[in-house]
Amino acid sequence: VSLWINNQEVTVPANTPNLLEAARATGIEIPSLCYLQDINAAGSCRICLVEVESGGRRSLQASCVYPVQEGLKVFTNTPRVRRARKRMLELLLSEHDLDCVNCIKNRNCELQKLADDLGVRKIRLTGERLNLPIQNKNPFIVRDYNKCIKCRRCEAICKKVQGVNVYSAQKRGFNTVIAPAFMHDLTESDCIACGQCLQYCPTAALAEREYFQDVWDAIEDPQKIVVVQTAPAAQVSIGEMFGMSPGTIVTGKMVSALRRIGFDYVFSTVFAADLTVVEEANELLERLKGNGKLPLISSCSPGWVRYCEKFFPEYVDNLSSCKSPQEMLGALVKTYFAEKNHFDPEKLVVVAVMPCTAKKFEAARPEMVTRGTRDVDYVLTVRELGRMIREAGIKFASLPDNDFDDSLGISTGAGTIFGTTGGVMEAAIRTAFALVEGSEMPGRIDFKDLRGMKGTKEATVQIGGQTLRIAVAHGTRNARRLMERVKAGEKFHFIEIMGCPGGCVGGGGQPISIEQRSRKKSEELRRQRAQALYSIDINKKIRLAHENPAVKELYKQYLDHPLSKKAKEILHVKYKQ
Ligand code: HC1
Repeated sequence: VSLWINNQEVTVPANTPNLLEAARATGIEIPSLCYLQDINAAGSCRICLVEVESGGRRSLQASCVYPVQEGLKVFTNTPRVRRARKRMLELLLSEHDLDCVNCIKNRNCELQKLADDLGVRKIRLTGERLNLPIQNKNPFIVRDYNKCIKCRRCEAICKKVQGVNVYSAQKRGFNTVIAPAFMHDLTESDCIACGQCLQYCPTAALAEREYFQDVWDAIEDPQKIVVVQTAPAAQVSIGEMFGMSPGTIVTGKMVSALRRIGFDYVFSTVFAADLTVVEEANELLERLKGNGKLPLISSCSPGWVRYCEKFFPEYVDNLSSCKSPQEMLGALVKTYFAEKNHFDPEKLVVVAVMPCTAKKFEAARPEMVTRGTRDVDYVLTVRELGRMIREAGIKFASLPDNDFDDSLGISTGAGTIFGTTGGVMEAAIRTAFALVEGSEMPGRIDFKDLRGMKGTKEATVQIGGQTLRIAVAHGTRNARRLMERVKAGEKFHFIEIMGCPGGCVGGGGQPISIEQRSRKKSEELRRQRAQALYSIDINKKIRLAHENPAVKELYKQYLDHPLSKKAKEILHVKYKQ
């Protein structure tokens, strides 16, 4: 389709969905707030106004909902357009809490950036304010209606990408809020705590519940021994908080930063991911013998576990009984590590750095307690750790590399790839095959058919004379499609599901980038982080979880063997819903 933008003839593909995309495709930026490529085109914020000429007259139109037409004349940068956009923005700002300096989104807020981009120096309008109480009862997400600009991106993501559908417009007119039904807290809704909504919220109307001050307090307390663990996906994304490109591997710098912050021990969740592989591979082999339900479904993603409990409760017994690596590591710190070092478990504080908001929910679950002590005390998102590093005045980019502490910090390539979709399955199959056949699968340590960002991936593997049908899904909308097939009678032996698109590399606790308003760009971001995990894996000396020497030592010294009585007590869980 050929059309004229700012008196220049441009040609765009006929399936270009709207004028905004046509302009962007030809290098002309149109500001927007409510628009999300392929996900939300509501035309509600009116920031993307342009002038469109028709019948010799020009009118202002929202470009995100205006179709591309042959010969159309569009103007994106006239005095009228600039005035109108500024006025629309001032209207939004007139009812907004303007507490930017102490806002969690300070310097990363699309509304703030837009005010700067559009040269808003004064807000000429004074509007009524909602003055609603902040909802912060749950341990994972804080909802501040006073910062909501009603762009409805949260609603679109929750419904169209995650298939959960928690948010909708409540009340009417000025009092409209985008909220769970009856404006209930998220815990009283179908929310699965995945945090995808806050990844896409342009302001701080949705943000993680922060715990970093509690962590500082614990570090300062001389009575406490504070142990931190970091998720596999954190090492390939935290650099983004300091201007590095997505997928920059900063494992050593991250460990250095954690030591400078003052943690007493720095462990790796990847160690526990290796341990999870060993327990879960053995669990699979047991279930294949008829001891337990098939398909075995992975349970390390707490967003997925919650989704399963809410939408497919009849499959809760199919979930692996393995605790997630986060919880396994916490439980081991307070048992094995405490006993070995003669530490009182009550004095140990376990902090987990996760790319995930649902991990905050998981850590607070009543089931996640071992011998009367909570496995994990505080979960910080990758963003919160980034803020702590800044607060401590640490120059992240120039930090030297440092290693995790021994034993609970030793890991293999298998646990590393847990952080991306397909990784749990790939790691578990590597081990399950080796356990049955006595050696790794010939010529097949990399399972390319389980990799990549396709919503559902399937494969078959031969183990011990059996052909196993396996499947991987990520993002709960894809999970639903796969589970509907299972419900309809399709036979699978083993399924991996991660709640977030891309797995943990796309988690709700990851650094937020304004680039994400484009679906393609957010996919690319996840792909870059995933690629970095695969490159860590390929460069590791050991790539099979059961060959992790620290895991072997743990069984020898403490747990005896996989699925032993002690392993079941410390590393496994039964969900009570
Ligand atoms: Fe994940 Fe996991 S991979 S769930 O995505 O199993 O959050 O990274 O830490 O527990 O290991 C998250 C990541 C993480 C757990 C592991």
